[in-house]
Amino acid sequence: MTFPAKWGALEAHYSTKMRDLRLRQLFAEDPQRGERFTIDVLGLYFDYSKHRITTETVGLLIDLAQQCELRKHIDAMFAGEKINITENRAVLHVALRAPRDEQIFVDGKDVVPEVHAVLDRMAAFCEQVRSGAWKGHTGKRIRNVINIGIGGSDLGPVMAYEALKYYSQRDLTFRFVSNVDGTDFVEATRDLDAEETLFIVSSKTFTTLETMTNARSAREWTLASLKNEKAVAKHFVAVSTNTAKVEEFGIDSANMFGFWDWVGGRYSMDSAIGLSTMIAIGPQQFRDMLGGFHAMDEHFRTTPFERNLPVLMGLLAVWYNDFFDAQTVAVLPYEQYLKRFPAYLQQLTMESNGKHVTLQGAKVDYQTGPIYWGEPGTNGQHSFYQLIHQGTKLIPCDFIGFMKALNPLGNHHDLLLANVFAQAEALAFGKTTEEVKASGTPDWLAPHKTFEGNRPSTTILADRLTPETLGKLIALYEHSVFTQGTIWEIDSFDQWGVELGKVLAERIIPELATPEPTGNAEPPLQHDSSTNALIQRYRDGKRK
Ligand code: G6Q
Repeated sequence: MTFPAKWGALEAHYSTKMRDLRLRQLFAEDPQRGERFTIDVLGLYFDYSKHRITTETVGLLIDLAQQCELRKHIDAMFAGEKINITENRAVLHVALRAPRDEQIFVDGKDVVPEVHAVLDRMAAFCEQVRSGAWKGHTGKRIRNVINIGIGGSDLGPVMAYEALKYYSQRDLTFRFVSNVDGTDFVEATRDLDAEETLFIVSSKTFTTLETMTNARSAREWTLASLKNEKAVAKHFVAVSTNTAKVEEFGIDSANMFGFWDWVGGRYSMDSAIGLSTMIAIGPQQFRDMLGGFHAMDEHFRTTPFERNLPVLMGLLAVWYNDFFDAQTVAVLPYEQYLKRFPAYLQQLTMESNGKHVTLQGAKVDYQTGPIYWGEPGTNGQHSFYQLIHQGTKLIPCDFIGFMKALNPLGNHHDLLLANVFAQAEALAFGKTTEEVKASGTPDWLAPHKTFEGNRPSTTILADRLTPETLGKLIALYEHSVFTQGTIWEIDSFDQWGVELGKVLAERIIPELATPEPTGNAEPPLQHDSSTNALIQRYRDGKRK
């Protein structure tokens, strides 16, 4: 692997000073380290002291960011420049949470008034549904809301609903259908009454195979009960950028909430794609969430890199990914409501930075986006943490905890937080063979009970999980992803990698529709021998 020349200083620093340096030593040499390597801002306590870094490392990482012109790239994004060069698009999710009095221009047009116009329409609609004023076709109030969408039109809404369930209106039921596997739709609707059910068809393009298939099944399911085409107007709304397709589907454009091509799918949960979130928690709390996003946007845009949370988080990801050859990052929220947060981050991080060519189209000869994964604590401790503690792979971890429980119950919360702190401590400092033996373990067993330690982690602590805090946390990761992509000189905002499979599926779909209704012979298969055999096996299996 060869690095660009500007990485040279870090490479030398890594191999001469850092590769073998131990956290035990760093903490022993600097009793203030635990305070010095923390940042307390926006209500987030960000402890990055348990990383294999020194002040010099941070300085060199920041030098790298400067050489990569990170500041210029940040300004370009906020200025609405078309930084998604392969799709020739601006990247302006930050405009979705800009206050009313801000101005952000795309092609000479201030987009903030349109953003707030849509938010206001969403709010009016949400209030109608939440209050029961919005009636279904037979006059009953809506009790069930089903979001149909996939990828960026699903993962954000699901995650936000789960994360903010505590704040949701509990007499409404929310379900999310994404998979083209019919089970997803059938299970989501089997116990619901169509008279009381509202579908939100969320699709930026309104052409996505999975979503349109589920939307058609939803219409059939609704009409099978309500037996009148007019019911569609009361039971379907759309979130899309494609008015023509929405109308073609039969949804009145009056029941459509729009957004814009400068919002990427995985960055769209603050747009009308968040309609289900807003119905769940209400317009005011949705705006609080946007306020949290905006606070982190401003922090990212204006704070010097030394104190800038997304910049530091992004640079640490680069540090382990490219120098320590760490392949993954574990995100470990100690908050049950954040159970879908790692899944959400998987799309955000991996669809953004899973790229192998630079902006100029040259193949990179260094590692780009790491694999993000995780589970809420403490469950992971009883499953995969073993590998993090004693395996052969280096896995930097993000621990996320809250000072206050949303559901206080006995001493549960103390036990939960004790585990966050203990895990980060154990990973960093481990237990030496001498310590193991000193506690009476026989020599033969001691290697098995030894913890090498020196496993890095960040701990993020906040007061309690609120809509505002959730917004800050998500924006923290969004901008960390941006920082990483800028260092790697890749386009973090396109996703060509999802295209080929879609195209090939379109070709295979008619090949599976056998037997031919007219009795014609099955179309000949012209794939590779493996794919041909799999398709043939399926055709035969279907017939039996
Ligand atoms: C996200 C991707 C992708 C997209 C889905 C759904 O950044 O573009 O996950 O969100 O493919 O697309 P539609 O919203 O157009 O249905």
